[in-house]
Amino acid sequence: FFPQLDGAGSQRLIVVANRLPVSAYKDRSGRWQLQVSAGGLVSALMGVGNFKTKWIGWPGVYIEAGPERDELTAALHSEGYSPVYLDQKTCDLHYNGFCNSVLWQLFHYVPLNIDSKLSETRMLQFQWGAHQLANKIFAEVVLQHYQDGDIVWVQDYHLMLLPAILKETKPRMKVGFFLHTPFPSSEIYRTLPVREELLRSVLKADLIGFHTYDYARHFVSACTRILGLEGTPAGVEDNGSLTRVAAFPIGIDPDRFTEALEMPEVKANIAQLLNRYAGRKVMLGVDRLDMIKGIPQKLLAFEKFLEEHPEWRDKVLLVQIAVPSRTDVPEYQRLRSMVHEVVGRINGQYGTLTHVPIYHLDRQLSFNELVALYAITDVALVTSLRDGMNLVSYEYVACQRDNAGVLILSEFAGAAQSLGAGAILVNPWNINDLSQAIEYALMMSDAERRERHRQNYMHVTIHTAQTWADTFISELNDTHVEAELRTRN
Ligand code: ADQ
Repeated sequence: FFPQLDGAGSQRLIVVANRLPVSAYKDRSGRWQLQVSAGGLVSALMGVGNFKTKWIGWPGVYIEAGPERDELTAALHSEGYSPVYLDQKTCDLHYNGFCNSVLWQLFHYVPLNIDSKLSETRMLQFQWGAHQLANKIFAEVVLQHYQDGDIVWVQDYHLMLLPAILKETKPRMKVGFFLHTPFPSSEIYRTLPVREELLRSVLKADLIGFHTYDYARHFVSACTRILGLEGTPAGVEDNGSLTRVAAFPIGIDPDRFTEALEMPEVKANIAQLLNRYAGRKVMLGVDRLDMIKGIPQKLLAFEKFLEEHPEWRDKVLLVQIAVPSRTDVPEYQRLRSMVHEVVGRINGQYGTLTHVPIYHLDRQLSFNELVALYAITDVALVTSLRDGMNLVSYEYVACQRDNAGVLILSEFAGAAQSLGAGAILVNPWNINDLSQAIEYALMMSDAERRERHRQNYMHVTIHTAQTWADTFISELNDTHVEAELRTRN
């Protein structure tokens, strides 16, 4: 699936992420199979090709040491992946607990749970302990594979403790850290009980990257206000030693999408969808089922639009793909029920015997199905309440090369800073505003549509995943050389 360590390329790159980009499962004959998982990080790193890359991460299964696990390890190694095995309890407390119920929420501006019963405070301590342990186990696997000169690129909020552990053992290791979520205002971040430990560890990396300048600025202010360090335009300074902090906006591999548009299977899919939806405008939402994606807000705005515009009721439909994620976390289970309820209500109210206003799918689509859907869509709706970047908006723009569809984009997605010129920017909390944006998008003149799309398409094709990784890694190499020179002097 991905370029491997012994493939083409020059420099060895170790990408460490909480999850491997594949999930392992057993087929009927009892053999291990690997399936690529949906998600922004995976999509972006699929577009990176210039390095000899090894991935290190959890393979998505709990499995005791023994012959079965050895088989899985061999299957993963043959594809360039090195698994980190965690037991179920540690993984649950670390991943579902500390990462997804605490950090993910807080980084997207959802405050810590105010229902602070004693039991929950204790739970946070258990989660933190498991989180520390999980990061230690990750570090052990990295150290097993590390060779002098390798670049180690640590991904995302699950592994913020990793830079400190790695540098403690190998002070000269080249370590980069990239955060895929927003980094919130320091006023939000400082509520975290373990705020100092995480900052101090991330600061051990040579280079820290964020999607936008705002996130980088928030991080630097957190370091100055919480740790009392000095923020400079280049980063954070601690006793004369500088950690570089900068913005590296991520992108996609646009060719992967434009080339797919030419494939016979995708063309057949497109023809079939166009036929099925003939005479109607198609709007589309593609999201992981997550509260940050603003799916209920999107549905409520569509409901309002249908209520206020009876003339559109049988002329427009919304396809909402919401692939379930983190299904073990109760908040995600509640969100799923809420989305089902609202979809049911709208379809009951505005559907007819021949037309359903919302097609809602709860599952992952294949790449070819997704590309075909992007291609036939007239208006894409990205209504995130907060989002590090949001690659769905990029993918949609790439697939609209010929049709120049309209993108409605939340101002709270990092992508608003790069696609703001061409998209209609909205505040997803304002259902009225969002409903009016839908009307504006559906009625937009051809000339305006094409001009808006031209600007976005240019951005998506120039700022790719490859340029993102190249820029980050070249800056990491430079930063590391400067640091080495400073140490020698
Ligand atoms: P995500 O929160 O996963 O990523 P996003 O950037 O939109 O969000 O990426 C989602 C990816 O999953 C896209 O590549 C999309 O094609 C794929 N996907 C979603 N639903 C799918 C479905 N039903 N079937 C198939 N594929 C589907 C995190 C951050 C983002 C940040 C990325 C990258 O939350 O803000 O942009 O990392 O840094």
